[in-house]
Amino acid sequence: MTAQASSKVLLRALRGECLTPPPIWLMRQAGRYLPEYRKLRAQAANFLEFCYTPSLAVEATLQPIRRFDFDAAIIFSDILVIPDALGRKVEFREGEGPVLGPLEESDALPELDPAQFVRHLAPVYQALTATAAALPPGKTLIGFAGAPWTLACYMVDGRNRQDRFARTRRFAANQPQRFAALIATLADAVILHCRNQIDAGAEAIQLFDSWAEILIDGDDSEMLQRHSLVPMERIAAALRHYRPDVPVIAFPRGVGRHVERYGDCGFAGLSIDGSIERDWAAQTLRGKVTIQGMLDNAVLVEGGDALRRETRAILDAFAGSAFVFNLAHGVLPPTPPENVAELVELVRQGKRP
Ligand code: 1CP
Repeated sequence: MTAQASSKVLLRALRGECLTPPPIWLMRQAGRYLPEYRKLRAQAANFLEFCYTPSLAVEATLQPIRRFDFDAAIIFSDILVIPDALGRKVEFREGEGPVLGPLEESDALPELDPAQFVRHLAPVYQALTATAAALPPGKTLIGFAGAPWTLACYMVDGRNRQDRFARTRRFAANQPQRFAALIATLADAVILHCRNQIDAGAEAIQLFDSWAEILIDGDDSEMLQRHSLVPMERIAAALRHYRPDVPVIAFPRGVGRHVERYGDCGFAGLSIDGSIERDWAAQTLRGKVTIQGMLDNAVLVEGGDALRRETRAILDAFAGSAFVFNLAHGVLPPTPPENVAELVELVRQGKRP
């Protein structure tokens, strides 16, 4: 660990330090709510080309840092570059979101060819290296990947039809062994992608299990254990073995109190959302893992008194915890940028020790 890296506030918080004010960055801090992003986005023919053009990806990554002085930059990319690099058809349609060629139960499972995979994702690694060189001192560069379950949801269903990825759940129920093999291949791909991001300059990694919640069936969390917790624990262990100084943050969205089990899986940080009560989280997770979260993204759109009240309540609830200020889920496109600027100011009103 270099002296410079150890003084970065995000890395300090992820090593368990309780900082006042806490570091702040936001999921989806780059994106359509920023006019400068919309202008940049117009330079690429489609979203994947945008992600795979290092000069554009670097600029999109740096825009929110320049405007808001966040403590961390997250590399501009998408979780769906993994299915793309595994040879699945991936398209981002304007106004529709991602659409993939669906993986049918009778199809051959994708295989990971490491050399080909890494060659395909080389522009992401180039963007990380160039961003690391351009980032102001004190700012941490975060790499990321989708967790295997969430990637499988998009790969099997092809798109988010708002039916809780019914085809993926059916595949897992009908063909448990083949589905387990798919999850295992995706975990290998995630490990490889994260290792390469670390080699290229990522100083922390976040794993997005955005659809973990649909693995919970009433009180039954066996599927959550099998398809989210176990593979994520394996990824965390592999990355810890590879680079013990690079913290990994898990974001198992919507899992409520089951989040406690992710606190024992070797993650440095846990990103939590509105399915979890603030005070319960502070009491249960304090001392075990750094908590990240958990402002409602709709409150950031609303701004005003609601934003001030909620921000204060979150800062108070986690005042005695190792904590990173973030949202419960990504910045929404209608968010006024001035509300984001006000949020950063509200969080920073305290003094650093
Ligand atoms: O041009 C555009 O504005 C397209 C919107 C967009 C953006 C800005 C997409 C399409 N992806 C991204 C970038 C992105 N995606 C980042 C990096 C930027 C940043 O955080 O600042 C990250 C971390 C992601 C991660 C991502 N992509 C997730 C996990 C986080 C989450 O929101 O739960 C998921 C589920 C995706 C898939 C995806 N990509 C894009 C969309 C609209 C979606 C969601 C589709 C759906 O509703 O299911």
